[in-house]
Amino acid sequence: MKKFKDDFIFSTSTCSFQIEGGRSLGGRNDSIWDKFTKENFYIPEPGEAAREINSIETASDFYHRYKEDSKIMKHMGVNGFTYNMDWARIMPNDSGIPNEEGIKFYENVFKELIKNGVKPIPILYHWDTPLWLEELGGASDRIFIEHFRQFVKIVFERLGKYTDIWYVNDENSTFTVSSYLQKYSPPLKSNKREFWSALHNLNLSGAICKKEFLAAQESGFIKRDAILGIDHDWSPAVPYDKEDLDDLESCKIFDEYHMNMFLDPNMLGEYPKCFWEEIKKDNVEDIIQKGDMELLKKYTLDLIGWNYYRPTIIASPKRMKEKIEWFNDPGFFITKKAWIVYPKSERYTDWKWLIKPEYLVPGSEKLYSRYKKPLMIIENGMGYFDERINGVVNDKYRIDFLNEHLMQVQKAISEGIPFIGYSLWTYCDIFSPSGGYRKKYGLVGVDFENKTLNRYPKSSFFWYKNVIEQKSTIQEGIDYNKYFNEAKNDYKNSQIWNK
Ligand code: BGP
Repeated sequence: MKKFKDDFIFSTSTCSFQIEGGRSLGGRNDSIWDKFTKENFYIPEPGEAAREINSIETASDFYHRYKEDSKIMKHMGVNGFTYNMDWARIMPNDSGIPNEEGIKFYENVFKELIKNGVKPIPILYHWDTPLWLEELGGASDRIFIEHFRQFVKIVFERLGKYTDIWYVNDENSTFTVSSYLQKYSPPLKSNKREFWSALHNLNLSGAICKKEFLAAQESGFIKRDAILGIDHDWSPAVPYDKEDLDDLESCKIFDEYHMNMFLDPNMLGEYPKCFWEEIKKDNVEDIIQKGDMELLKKYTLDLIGWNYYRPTIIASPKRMKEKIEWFNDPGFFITKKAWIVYPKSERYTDWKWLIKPEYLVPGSEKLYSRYKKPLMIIENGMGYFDERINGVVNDKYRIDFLNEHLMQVQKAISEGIPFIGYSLWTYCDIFSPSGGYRKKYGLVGVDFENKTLNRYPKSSFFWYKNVIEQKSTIQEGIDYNKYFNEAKNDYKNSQIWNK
């Protein structure tokens, strides 16, 4: 397999409410995730692979440690850092006037990253609506769009010069389904009208963001060749039985909803048939106002960020009487047309996330053939219970997971799919919406247990460092001991790890 090109972006991704902390500092005000974690605090039994809802007041304290973290990223060898900026830190109220301390913080972060050879790759919205905006109606109210426009206009004017790759929204699907249908994430709603409104408003925000992006380029705030994308978490449908026509039909339906419905509006400027059918059935056609579709059509986005953790095994509803699911999942809201199942024969993580790297290539082929736009993996990672030995973690399972998935990206590129980068989830251990601080994704450990928040390396840190140096994944025979020994020696001898 061909090596990655020199300009390929090797990055890690993370998100402000999960890593940053400093939630009451620097002129910031609360968001819906501050309110949610304070009001729903819950710590499961030790070792239980369950949802832990914990404080994000400090999280991994990136707010105070971004300089140290930028040096560690340089040591890792990455040339990108995909980072969602905190809207409530920059716009702490509805005045439309930015918080200068918030702007200054992100300017300092961007400068520090660049100083260490790391390109900032900002994502402008990652589920974390400012509380003042939620009180005005939040994402399911059209007022969201104008406030988002004010926010992105200021960000582009004040910070646009620091980078040329931007993303607008992270996972419109997970956010709208879990927050407006499943009452799982804030604002904890279950209302079809609010779900469809929030989704349409986020799509319109993507178009408005592109309009402001182009204006900022005109005014010289952003480089002419800069690009703006959307980040989507489509988990490609895999048939329970690839010979069964009903299972295959259900896969087609699932992908029309989970890929087309969430990407067509910002990539093609239109909705697929299933969207129009659903809003008619739910009697919410009035959410589409005059001029909306023209706006989507005029301001489409330049690239697709893809969060690929796993595919989704789909069965036809005719099988519902069969006992094939391992555990029942409320699944996507189209269970009557496509049923998500978890066969025991498959590989899963502790949190029952399917492990199936081989669907990354066919999935990327589908994305590219429909949208003909460059792709970048924005999230791919393995959440696990890590165990610290000699001060570090020997995470062979994470090396296997990441190497297998990055190898699929390398394979897709050799087959002509234009991946411009791979950003793995995640740089260091952070707060996980489904696992709190116990579900570890980081290549860098964070000492939550002793409350020092000190950073330490895992074997996977040195796997990624090696891949970046070699410009290739390990094709066969991973020398786990090599990476474990590097982690132990580096932790002992290098000054970048605070003990
Ligand atoms: C994605 C989110 C990320 C991250 C990731 C892992 O959907 O964009 O914020 O959390 O999922 O999910 P979790 O931490 O719940 O395992």
